Amino acid sequence: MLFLALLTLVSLAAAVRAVTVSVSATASHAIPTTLWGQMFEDISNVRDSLAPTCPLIVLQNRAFQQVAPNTAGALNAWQSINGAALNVVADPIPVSSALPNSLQVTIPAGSTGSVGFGNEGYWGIKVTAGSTYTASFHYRFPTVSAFKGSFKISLQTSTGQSLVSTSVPISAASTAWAQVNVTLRPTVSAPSTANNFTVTLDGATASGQTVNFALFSLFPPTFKNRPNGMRVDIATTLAEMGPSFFRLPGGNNLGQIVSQRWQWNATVGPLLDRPGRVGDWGYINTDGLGLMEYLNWCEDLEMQAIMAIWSGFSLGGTSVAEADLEPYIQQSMDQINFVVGDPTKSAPAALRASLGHPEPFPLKYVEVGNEDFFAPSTYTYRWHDFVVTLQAEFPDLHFIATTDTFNPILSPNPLQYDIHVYQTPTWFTQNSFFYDGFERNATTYFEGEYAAISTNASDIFGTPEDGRLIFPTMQSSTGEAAFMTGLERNADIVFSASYAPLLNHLNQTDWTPNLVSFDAGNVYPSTSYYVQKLFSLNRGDEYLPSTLPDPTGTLFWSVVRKTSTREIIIKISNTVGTAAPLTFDLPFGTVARTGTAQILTGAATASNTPTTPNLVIPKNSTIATGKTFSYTAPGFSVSVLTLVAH
Ligand SMILES: *[C@@H]1O[C@H](CO)[C@@H](O)[C@H](O)[C@H]1NC(C)=O
Ligand SMILES: *[C@@H]1O[C@H](CO)[C@@H](O)[C@H](O)[C@H]1NC(C)=O
Ligand SMILES: *[C@@H]1O[C@H](CO)[C@@H](O)[C@H](O)[C@H]1NC(C)=O
Ligand SMILES: *[C@@H]1O[C@H](CO)[C@@H](O)[C@H](O)[C@H]1NC(C)=O
Ligand SMILES: *[C@@H]1O[C@H](CO)[C@@H](O)[C@H](O)[C@H]1NC(C)=O
Ligand SMILES: *[C@@H]1O[C@H](CO)[C@@H](O)[C@H](O)[C@H]1NC(C)=O
Ligand SMILES: CC(=O)N[C@H]1CO[C@H](CO)[C@@H](O)[C@@H]1O
Repeated sequence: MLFLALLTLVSLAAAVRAVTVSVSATASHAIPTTLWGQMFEDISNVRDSLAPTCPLIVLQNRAFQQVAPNTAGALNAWQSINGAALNVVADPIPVSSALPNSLQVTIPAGSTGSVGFGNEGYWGIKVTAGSTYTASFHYRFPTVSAFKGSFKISLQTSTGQSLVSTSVPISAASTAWAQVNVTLRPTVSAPSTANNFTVTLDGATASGQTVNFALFSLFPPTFKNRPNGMRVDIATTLAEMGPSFFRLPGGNNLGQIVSQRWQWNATVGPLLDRPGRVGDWGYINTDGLGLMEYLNWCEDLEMQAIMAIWSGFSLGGTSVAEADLEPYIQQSMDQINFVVGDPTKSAPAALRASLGHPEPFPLKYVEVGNEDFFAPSTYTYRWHDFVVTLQAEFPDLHFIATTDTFNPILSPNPLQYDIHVYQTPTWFTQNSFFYDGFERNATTYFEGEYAAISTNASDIFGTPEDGRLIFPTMQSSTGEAAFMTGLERNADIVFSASYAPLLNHLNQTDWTPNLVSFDAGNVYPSTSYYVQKLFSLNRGDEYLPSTLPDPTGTLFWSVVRKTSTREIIIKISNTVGTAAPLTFDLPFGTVARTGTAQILTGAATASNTPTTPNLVIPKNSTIATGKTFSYTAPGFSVSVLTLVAH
């Protein structure tokens, strides 16, 4: 027995020899305050699912933007109730020039009971007892009539059971537009999210009447009660990550074709003035979440905007000729002035002031296009012409290039690059030292999009069957965390980093995996979300060099100090299933005898999904610490160890 036990000890020692990590007391570089943040461009899927959700709207196709009148498709998400005839028409008297289409509703002659229409939201509408829902719409009669009646506005289950309703008298059956504003306060919660927003008339009194409707809106309470604000649960989840920057408005969202590019001025001001656009993924963006809403969101979360401008290239492949660039450069200048300009000198800045924000928003970085490595030959003149003009106008701004660093050679030489990487978990593990060899000169880097998306290197953009991940897994998340320890080690040249994409509506997924998924009722933070949160909430302001991990190994770490609290914060990623013991040597005068460990750990394939939303979440524990202490990182784990040292 003794002999056996000894043998076991010997073999254990051979298998799991502790790695010794000696930490330096002297910092090598500062950690930029903007290191961890969020990249946003769309809801990866339905940007204005965004609508239903984050922000803007609960109702889908609420303003008939960009649809073809007189088609069935124009009625997307709308249904008749009790025989009402519905059609989307090009209204001869539109509610606004930006919104030319109206929903025309005819109550058939001889109707009885409640007749009208409903909207099913974005794959459902959550109805919660005690919440106040703010609803509004515009209406007019195509022909004047003597009709007297009222609209009944309700939230009801998909089987027609009323959850809450209110009636509004029709002031006059006039051909001029009128607006209805109501609030709905349900006293019961709906059993599911399969609910509808409905507007009905009494069929007998309204028999034969035709009414045009435009720009519907339905909002539950919003984050910080912002008008047109964000869905509270999603916004809270994003806020709890403690992001310090927000990359907007994309990404590919800048535009697939020139005429449908994202234009800042089509997204600000009254909703009536926002035409919406056919977005890059084929569905219609309401632009209810516009530039001002983005900036308010940044202000609410104390994030800096990293804002992109459209730089003369559309992802579909078109580059604007150099001779024709001027209006686009002017539009980008207007966009920047909207954010930072002086209202007494610039019309876009005056517009911002008129929307309630005379002070400029903080803005340091402007990204010139997106992924222009798709058009390097035209980026040479586009980069040059945009940057030379904008830099002269805005000397304090820093411009980020989006091509590969060595191709093409740009003038003026970029001092910031945005680097994107979608790869395998193994790639991230093996590239934890990606930036270590970069030349230390004035050039700095933004890891603007990164995610481990497939376990199959030969088919990184392939089908799920070949290894594409639907949700982040502990294997993918620990790979990303290994890479992120490298970003902290290289934070002298990496100024910001953001996982992408951020959000995914589960009922309209077209890209996986995503950081946070949601549906009409719930939010599902992924394992990678918790990794981002652990790094973001446990920042230091100084990097402390330590024994380097083996670049070809499976265990990675980084050590930072938060000088204000004298905390030493150690982040460890173990990217394989075998537990890994470490011994830390800390060269400080006094080191606390205990510290805390925040640990995220689970099986390689463990994911947080709608059926297992909290399968892997960080857990806290107290650990023994000291000038020398041991810690064993569980298999597939990300650990954050915090201790005080003087
Ligand atoms: C939306 O997705 C959720 C989660 O995947 C699913 O349970 C639900 O049935 C879907 N709803 C609709 C309306 O398709
Ligand atoms: C409805 O609310 C909007 C926004 O608050 C307001 O501008 C409008 O005047 C209101 N309309 C009516 C008829 O109360
Ligand atoms: C936005 O501004 C551009 C000029 O920069 C103009 O062509 C376009 O019509 C404007 N769009 C809207 C919706 O105001
Ligand atoms: C820094 O070095 C890189 C790599 O050699 C080079 O591409 C870049 O132009 C340099 N930056 C500056 C500002 O010289
Ligand atoms: C990886 O993807 C390639 C290309 O789709 C496929 O042929 C191969 O079978 C996949 N390998 C694995 C292990 O799934
Ligand atoms: C775990 O510890 C961190 C850092 O002290 C703290 O912010 C967090 O709230 C703790 N979490 C739980 C669940 O106690
Ligand atoms: C009248 C109406 O809008 N009905 C819809 C209610 O919502 C369900 C889905 O939850 C739709 O199928 C109905 O068309």
